[in-house]
Amino acid sequence: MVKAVTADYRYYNELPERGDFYREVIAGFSQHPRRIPPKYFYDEEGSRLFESICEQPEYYPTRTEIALLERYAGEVGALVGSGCYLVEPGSGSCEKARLLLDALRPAAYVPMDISCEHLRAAAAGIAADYPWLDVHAVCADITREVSLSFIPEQAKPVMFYPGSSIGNFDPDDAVEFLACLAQIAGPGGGLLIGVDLKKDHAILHDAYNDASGVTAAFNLNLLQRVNRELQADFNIDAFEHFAAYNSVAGRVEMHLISTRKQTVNIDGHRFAFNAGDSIHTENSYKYTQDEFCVLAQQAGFASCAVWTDADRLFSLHFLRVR
Ligand code: AVJ
Repeated sequence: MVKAVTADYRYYNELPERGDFYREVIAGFSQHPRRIPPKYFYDEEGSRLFESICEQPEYYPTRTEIALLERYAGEVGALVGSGCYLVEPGSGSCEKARLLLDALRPAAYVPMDISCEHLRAAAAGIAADYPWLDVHAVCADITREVSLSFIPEQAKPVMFYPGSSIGNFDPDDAVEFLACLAQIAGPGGGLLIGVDLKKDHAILHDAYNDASGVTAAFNLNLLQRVNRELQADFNIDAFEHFAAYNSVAGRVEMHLISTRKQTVNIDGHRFAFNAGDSIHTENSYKYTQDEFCVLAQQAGFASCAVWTDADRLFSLHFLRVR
């Protein structure tokens, strides 16, 4: 007899209406230099392009972190114990969580992402492949307050924040965000986080300037998204991708640079650009192992274990709420 397995997951949509994107673009364009927050990269097309970035030979973080997770999942499992609530803010395709589920045997997996359709497909895939697991998918902007009221009081949440996404925050904001994760995890809860390390500038440069131009397409898709969703008239051919390591600030910066003098309309607002004017689209901070431990401590965590690869490209930290 075939046993019926229901590949089901719970779904919660906590995303506000389109208003946020419009407001943040207009507000960001009134600053100098102009900026758009990097969370807006991830519409359907942007999420697809990001996954393609992760497969580029120059983009070392993904494959390095996956190797660390494969190698040390057992050690993480020994530190965490079974039955936790595994909560992943910005879960994307949920591929990395798969590397932990068998070793951790959590009671529930809680993927959270700003890209709703992408999240639903990924959550359905996890539910189908891990029938013993409770899956709660939460569509949300994780930089805003999110209520996870379905997590039981006595559950010990373990936050999972891979990919060095923490690098998108300025250090002060990173501490604040980590403190929010500590709040969700609660006393005794944990955080497993992937952090990209400082390294040779040429390696960093290439990782954000892949030869196939996928990172450029990912960056430029932001303007296409503004055109699509906010009735703007960006000429995509008149902007170019720029990414470079800023060693003073300790971060890779991505910009879109106007290649000529031009005017852009966004839903009735006019913005003038000279040749060389930039829109700052992303920071990606890099930290030494010790620098990151200091940030985590400021946010209320105590360091438990750190793993790195032999070339010291990437680090994986496990921390507990103090
Ligand atoms: C998802 C923020 C970790 O900073 O490396 C990849 C995004 N941007 N290539 C990163 C990204 C350009 C990525 N994070």
